[in-house]
Formats: sequence, C-alpha cells, structure tokens
Amino acid sequence: MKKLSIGIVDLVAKAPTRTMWMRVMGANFVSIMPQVVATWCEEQGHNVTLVTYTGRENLIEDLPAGVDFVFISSFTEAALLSYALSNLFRSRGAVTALGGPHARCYPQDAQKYFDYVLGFTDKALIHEALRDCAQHRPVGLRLSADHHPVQLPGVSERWKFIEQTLRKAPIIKMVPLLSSLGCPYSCDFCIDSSVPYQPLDTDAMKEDLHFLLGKLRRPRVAWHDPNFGVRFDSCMDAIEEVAPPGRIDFIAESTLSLLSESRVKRLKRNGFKALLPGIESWFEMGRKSKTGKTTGIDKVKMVSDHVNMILRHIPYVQTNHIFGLDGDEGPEPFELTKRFLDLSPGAFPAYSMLSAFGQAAPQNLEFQRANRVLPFPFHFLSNIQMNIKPKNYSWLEFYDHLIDVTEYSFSSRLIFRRFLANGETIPRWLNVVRGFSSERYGRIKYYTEIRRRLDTDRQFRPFFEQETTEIPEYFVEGIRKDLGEFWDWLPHGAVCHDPNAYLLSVEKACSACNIPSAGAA
Ligand code: B12
Ligand code: SF4
Repeated sequence: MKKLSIGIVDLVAKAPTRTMWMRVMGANFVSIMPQVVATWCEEQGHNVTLVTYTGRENLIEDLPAGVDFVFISSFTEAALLSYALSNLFRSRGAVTALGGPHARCYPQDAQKYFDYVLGFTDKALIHEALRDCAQHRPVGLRLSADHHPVQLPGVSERWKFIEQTLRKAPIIKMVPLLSSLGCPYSCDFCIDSSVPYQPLDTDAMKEDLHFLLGKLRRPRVAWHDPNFGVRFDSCMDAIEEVAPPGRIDFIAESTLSLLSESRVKRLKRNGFKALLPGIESWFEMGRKSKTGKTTGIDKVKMVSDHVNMILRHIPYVQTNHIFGLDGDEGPEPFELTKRFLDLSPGAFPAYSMLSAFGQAAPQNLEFQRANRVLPFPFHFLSNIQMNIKPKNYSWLEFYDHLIDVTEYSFSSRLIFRRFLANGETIPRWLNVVRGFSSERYGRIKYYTEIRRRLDTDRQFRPFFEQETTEIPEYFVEGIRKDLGEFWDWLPHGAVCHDPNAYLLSVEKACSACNIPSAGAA
C-alpha cells in the first residue's frame, strides 16, 4: 500500500480563541481517539502529523503541504470549523474523514462535507478507509464498526502524541486514559444510553500507569470513561498494584451510586483529586444518584449530604445538572439547585441544557416526531444552547430562571464561599478562574443576550417559536466573527441543518424493508 502523508486534527476549540480558561486548560480537553488513530496509521507505515487545536494554532501551516488524507475529530460545537477545514483540505487535493461525537450524532449532515464519516472506530475500519483513500462526493461514505474497539494502543505507543500535547498545557498537565467504554445505565438523553458497558483489560491499564510513573514526576490522569468505577474493585486493585499512594493524581466522572464513603476513602488514598458525579435532576434518575424515589427538597438534602461527604475526602467536586427536562416545571428545579449550592458550597455546578444531538440517543426520535427540535446552528450546540422546545416553559420563562440560577451560582459571594470550602490550592484557583472566565463572562453574558433579543430582535421569536427556520442574523454573525479566516471556507448552506434527519433516516430504512417505524431506533 502506498505510504500516505496523514494529518489528524483534534478540534478542542471550535474557533480561534485566546480566553484565559482555554489557555490554561484547553490542552487537557483532548480526546484519546485522535492519538489512537495516529498510532494505528503509523503502525501501517504512514507519515502522521497530529495537531491538537486549542484555538491558538495555525491549522494550515501545522499540517504538511501536500497531505493526502486528513482525519478531523470534532464535537458538534466545532462541526462548522470542521466543515470549513475539510473544504480547505479537499481543495488542496486531500481526502477527508470525520470522527468523534459529531460524526456519531449527525452522520447524514457530515456526509455532505467529508469523504468518510466514521462512527464506532476500530483499527480495521481505519485500515479500510486508508486502503480505499478515495474521494466520495457529493455524499461521503459512512463507515462504522459493530462496536467500540476491544483494545486501544497503550500510553507507551501513544507517548509521542501525548507528549506533544502536554507541552501545550502551561500549568496543569493531564494524560487522558480509559478503563472502560459504554455504560450499564441508560439515561434517556445520553449517547451511551444503549451502548453496552465494556471494561478494558486491567493489565493494559497497569502498563499505562507504570509507564507514566517512569516518564513524569507526578502524573495527572483524567479518566475519560463515561462512568468510571463500575467495576470498582478491579480498577482500584490495578491502580494499587502499580501506583504507590499519592504518586499519581486522578480525575474521574462517576455516578453517585458508585461512590459510597468507603470507596471515596479508597479513592482518596489513591490520589483521586477531582470527581464529577452526574445529579442531572431533582425529580428523575434516582437510581443513578442512589436516592431512589425521593424527589424535590428531600433529594436535594440527600444528594447534598452525599456530595459533602465526598468533599471531605476529595478536593474538587463538579456536580452535573440538566435544565429543561420534560419532567421539570415552574421555578422549583432552579430554586432547588440554589438550595443545593447553599448546602454544598464546595461543589462546582456544571449546567447543561437538555439537548437533542441528532441521533445520539433513541429518545431524540420522540423529540423529532413531536417536532420539538430547532435547527440551531451546530456552532452553538454544546449543552449550553437548548435545541429542544421546553415542554413546560415558555422560552422567556426558561431564560429568566436560567439566568437567575446561573447568576446566583457564580455570584462573587458563592465563588468566594466555594474558594473557602475547597481544601487545596489548585482546585480553589481553578474554580475562581472558571467561575469568572467561562461562566460569568461566558455563559451569563450569552444567556442574557439571548433573553434580551427574545424581546427586541424581530427575527428571534419566530425562530424560537418554530414559525420559521430562518436562522437569526445574530447567530450567523456570531459564527462569521468566531470562525474568522475559516468563514470563507465554510461550504454554502453549512450553517443550516435538518434537525429531523435522524427521524427521516429511520423512516426511510423502515419503509425500505416494510417494518412499521414506531419506536424503531
Ligand atoms: C470524556 C468526555 C469529556 C471529557 C473529554 C473530552 C474529549 N475531548 O474527549 C471532557 C470532560 C473534557 C468533556 C468536555 C466536553 N464535552 Co464531553 N463527554 C465525554 C464523555 C463522557 C465520554 C467520551 C469518550 O471519550 N468516550 C470514549 C470514546 C472512545 O468513545 P466515543 O467518544 O464514543 O468515540 C468512538 C467514536 O466516536 C470514534 N471516535 C471518537 N473520536 C474519534 C476521532 C477520530 C479522528 C476518529 C476517526 C474516530 C473517533 O471512535 C470511538 C470508538 O468507537 C461523553 C459522553 C459519553 N457517554 O460518551 C461526553 C460527550 C462526548 N461530551 C459532550 C459535550 C457536549 C462536551 C462539551 C462541549 C461540554 C461543554 N459544554 O463544555 C465539552 C467539549 C470538550 C471539547 N471540545 O473537547 C457531548 C458531545 C455531543 C456532541 N455531539 O458534540 C457528549 C456525547 C455528552 C452528551 N452531552 O451527550 N467531555
Ligand atoms: S450514567 Fe452517565 S454515561 Fe451512563 S448512561 Fe447515564 S449519563 Fe450516560
């Protein structure tokens, strides 16, 4: 097979940016798969250049001239940048492929702009694409493995790609690892709601940790498992076997139901410094937070006790909450969140709006059937802009509550209380920087502007109320400004997408084989 020049671009940022938060933390938000794909390509003898884009790099100069094949890894919020880049590299003769969350969620749209759109990706799939290495236009080829790979290249094999990324992180340097894929829970809104839990080999995990201990004085590991610690004892046994207590710092996303006090103490002994449990709702998902059928203020108190217990042992706890769920009504969900913050001042709250990311979850079919999904440009879809019409709120009510709870959460008073409640220096200051930079000057500013325009911008209400699909100029202008020089490469029509493409594809498939489509996913 011909030796190819391969470029791999990991889009951590969605556009050029110089914010403090991205400067300090951007390089720590890289994905594992671009490094994995780079390793698989090199194994085949190809020349590989991996660029991690944190918003400051020169994407055109950093890839070699005359590159044959470009893989782009993109979240939906960076989809428009990825489309522009694909167009640019195609114009220079390259074949392009998209992978990552956007490719899994919106394959029908991405096919218009890429030669290949990859879903679940294993080594065989990458080899297949490279063997073919052909233009597929105007509609790209959709490829997917049956499931996630059963094994990934270890840290030693990925080291040169990891090391180049670590050099971009000025203060805090994290290495991403995985000990499992998928999840045994099935939260309706989640991309993993129907992906079976799949633990990875613990021997490989031990090798990774052992290798890191030989390379870094005090490694920091971010577990990218959707839900870390489902097989708690085998994971912790593996860590304890190779890493002396306190030699590695760990961060993990885990459900509250897995975090009993004895386990949290074991995590502490082994250097876990940050945990990100999902609370999601005060009225639903009790199994996940181990609160059973308890709801409302009683659930707030139970969860708060649990979170405070964790905070006694672990210095940084980010609690994940979702607003706009169909079960929510009136001011209560927002007020309960404020009470939770009063009771757990050390927790950093991360708010997501209910979002239907294309075909991420079967539940999205219901939203599409009910015609509740709005065609907000991808650039704004990052859990911050709700793209589903709320069931029990008008948009005005929803934004009023949202602004109120976010202002409360990131008021100087609460940022200060959080500072005092956090025990260690790095978590303390991270919370302050994040509170001011990304939340106060980022989110609150955005929500307030949307709310203001719902009253004053003549294009807003008709779009939000689904009387028109015409994207308000405010959003288009925002994209143009953000993308800068890449705007000129954005293919015609790419700002718009069909929010019901998933439903259409299911109905088409069902009519082709004559199976009734109700409930099909
Ligand atoms: C770990 C994680 C993070 C980590 C690490 C992020 C990262 N860069 O990987 C952190 C905490 C930093 C994070 C941040 C965010 N996240 Co996040 N995150 C996850 C999580 C829990 C696991 C993803 C994971 O690594 N899985 C393991 C990998 C191996 O599986 P996979 O992602 O499915 O990948 C498979 C294929 O997609 C493919 N593939 C993946 N990447 C690539 C790349 C190439 C080149 C190729 C060819 C193939 C390929 O191969 C894999 C194997 O089959 C998922 C939820 C979930 N349960 O999956 C959300 C998720 C991916 N995150 C999400 C979001 C929205 C965000 C944020 C925008 C949130 C925010 N507002 O800040 C940021 C964006 C960060 C960024 N731009 O990099 C959404 C993405 C939806 C979308 N369509 O964009 C998800 C799906 C959660 C959700 N809301 O449903 N996240
Ligand atoms: S527990 Fe987390 S990863 Fe698992 S299905 Fe629910 S939201 Fe997704």
